Amino acid sequence: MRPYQHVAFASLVLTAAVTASGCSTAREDAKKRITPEYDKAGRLRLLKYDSKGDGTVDTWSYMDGARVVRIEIDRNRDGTIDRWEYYGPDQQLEKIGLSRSNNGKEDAWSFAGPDGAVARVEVSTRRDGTIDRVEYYEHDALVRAEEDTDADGRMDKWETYDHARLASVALDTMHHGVPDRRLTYGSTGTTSMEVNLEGDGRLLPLAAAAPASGRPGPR
Ligand SMILES: [Ca+2]
Ligand SMILES: [Ca+2]
Repeated sequence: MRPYQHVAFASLVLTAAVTASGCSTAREDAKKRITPEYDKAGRLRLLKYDSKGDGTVDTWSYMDGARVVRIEIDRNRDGTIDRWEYYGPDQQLEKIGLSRSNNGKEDAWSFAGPDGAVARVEVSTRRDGTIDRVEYYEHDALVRAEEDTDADGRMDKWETYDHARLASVALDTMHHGVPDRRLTYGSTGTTSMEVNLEGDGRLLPLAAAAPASGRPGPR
């Protein structure tokens, strides 16, 4: 099941279990495992859900009345949240927060494309909330990524992938906003390099770009 379909299902179970009445045994059973919390005005704010029925809450659905705002889930049941689901006013899932470092803190956020599969993942590699890497996916496979490796707010590294294999890495080492060198990795293990010494983004094979004296001079 694709991640975004799973989410819609989780949200459906929670809201249906609470709002429906006179229903099936399964739904009644689910209802017993949900603890609602209300604010002083009597508005529903939180649903605590023991999805496994073992007496431990693993899903917290933050509500604005009947509307789901955010769902936090401890999927591996180690006591820390590892998935955050954010819903828009129309109850569509907007993004999913993940903890790649698995420490209970969000450091990556995934966004779905029109087909419901993950299309983009924004990553805070320094785990400070600042997005410094963006990964792009097609058909559940990583196809390219860009990264701000020196934290100056500008992307300076671009990767492309061929069926999960790193196919090329381009770098902006001179801070011109465009790549000035690119390494291409062949499927048979070959590596070739292109460079640009002028800062105009025009990449040429290393031999062609090199001065007549020999060495190309990239630092
Ligand atoms: Ca967890
Ligand atoms: Ca940068």
